[in-house]
Amino acid sequence: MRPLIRTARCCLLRARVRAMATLPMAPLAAAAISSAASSPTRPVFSSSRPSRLLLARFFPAAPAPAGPRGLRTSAAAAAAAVEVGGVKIARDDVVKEDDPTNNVPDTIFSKIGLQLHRRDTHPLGILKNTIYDYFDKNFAGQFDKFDDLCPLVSVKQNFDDVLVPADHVSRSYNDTYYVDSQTVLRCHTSAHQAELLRDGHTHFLVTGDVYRRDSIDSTHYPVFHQMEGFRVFSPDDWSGSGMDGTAYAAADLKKTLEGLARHLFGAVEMRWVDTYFPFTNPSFELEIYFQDDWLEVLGCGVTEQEILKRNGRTDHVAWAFGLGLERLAMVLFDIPDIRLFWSNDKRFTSQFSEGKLGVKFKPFSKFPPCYKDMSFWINDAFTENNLCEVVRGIAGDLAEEVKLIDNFTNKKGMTSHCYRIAYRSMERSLTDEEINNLQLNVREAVKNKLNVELR
Ligand code: FA5
Ligand code: MG
Repeated sequence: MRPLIRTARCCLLRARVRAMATLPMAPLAAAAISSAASSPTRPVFSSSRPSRLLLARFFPAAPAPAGPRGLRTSAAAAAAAVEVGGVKIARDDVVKEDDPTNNVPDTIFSKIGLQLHRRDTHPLGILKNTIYDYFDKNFAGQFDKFDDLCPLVSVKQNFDDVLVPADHVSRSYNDTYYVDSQTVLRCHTSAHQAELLRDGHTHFLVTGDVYRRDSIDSTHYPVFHQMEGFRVFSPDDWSGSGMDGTAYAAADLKKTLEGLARHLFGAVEMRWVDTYFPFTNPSFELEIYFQDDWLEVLGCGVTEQEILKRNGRTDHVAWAFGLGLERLAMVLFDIPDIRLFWSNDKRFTSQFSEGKLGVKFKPFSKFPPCYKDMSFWINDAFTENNLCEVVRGIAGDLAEEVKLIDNFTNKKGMTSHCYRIAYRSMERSLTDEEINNLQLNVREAVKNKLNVELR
């Protein structure tokens, strides 16, 4: 099925993207950014990453000398246009070097349209199809499925429609890729909830690539994939249950997701953790016990009444969930590093086949990582996300991890950070010369683009 909203949405957005390119930043976005800069931060939509609390500081809105605009690789390196849901997205639609409200580098543009989740022999596609099987088996024909909605969405869709407060850290230029002040690369699939509700859908699954400016390590990548689930109940559904609508939806949500976890993992130890999302109340995260640790695999909850009311479902209740496909796939297929999902190396791609969930990946790279340290005095505009984007701009996927290993402030009040960068290819051995060159270029770029003083 190919719903109309995809094409219409993308066309509209592209028209607006062009129209907005020359406008100054809208007051709302500017206010959000400046108030976010001065208010205490909350984790994006999850609660598991303390470093983001410590390190989330923000770009000046404009001009942005330390901003991402200088972090791009050459335009020639990026493909001219990509296609999503039958709609062409040109590089100029998302990478705008002269627009201070744009922070999308070519490395990110190069990922748009790849749609790993739509490849039936890719671990993410195999996982998506297995989740579809679960919903088909338990709710035959009820859930409408969307997997090529355009990742370019409005700020309204991504944030306002799901009640993300104006000062929420996720709206900052430090955390989200802005095409312009009113358009972003979606940072979660929840961006599509409101429009699908308005279009009359009451049961739906939305799978897609999502984009976040983030740190570098084996479980975080600036592009990853989520699946959103949404189910609306009418009063008839819960009236005979002896529960109120919210309790009924929460119980059904937990039952549905516990069933899904068993469908994917078999008998597995799991636990519910209370959490906060702007769009659900109550809100939960599901953790699965795997390899001696608890792993957060999804966020979910009972949808805020306001969202239902605004979108034509007064007097109804609903549940929603958003799960991270890479996180689940890493566990199910034993994939040790999130960069591998993007590999075209036959030694990776040939290990998976359609319909076969849980085939254990056999690593083909035994090469050890090579570590290089760099220290510098930071400035007020410095953020770890900006540093990571510079490193990725130079080293690409050869950068395995960027980790703060030392941090002190001297008597003059100057703060020094020392970062350890791990370089490793998943596919081949790197020479000393290659790594030394990379590190030299990274140092140069960090100095010039972040305006920090190397030590
Ligand atoms: C959200 O994005 C919410 N929109 C989820 C949701 C939907 C809650 C509907 C309630 C109702 P969060 O930021 O925690 O929440 O991300 C959801 C999942 O995405 C996480 O549990 C994790 O599995 C995955 N995830 C988050 N960040 C990354 C990342 N950088 N790399 C890979 N996976 C990630
Ligand atoms: Mg979370």
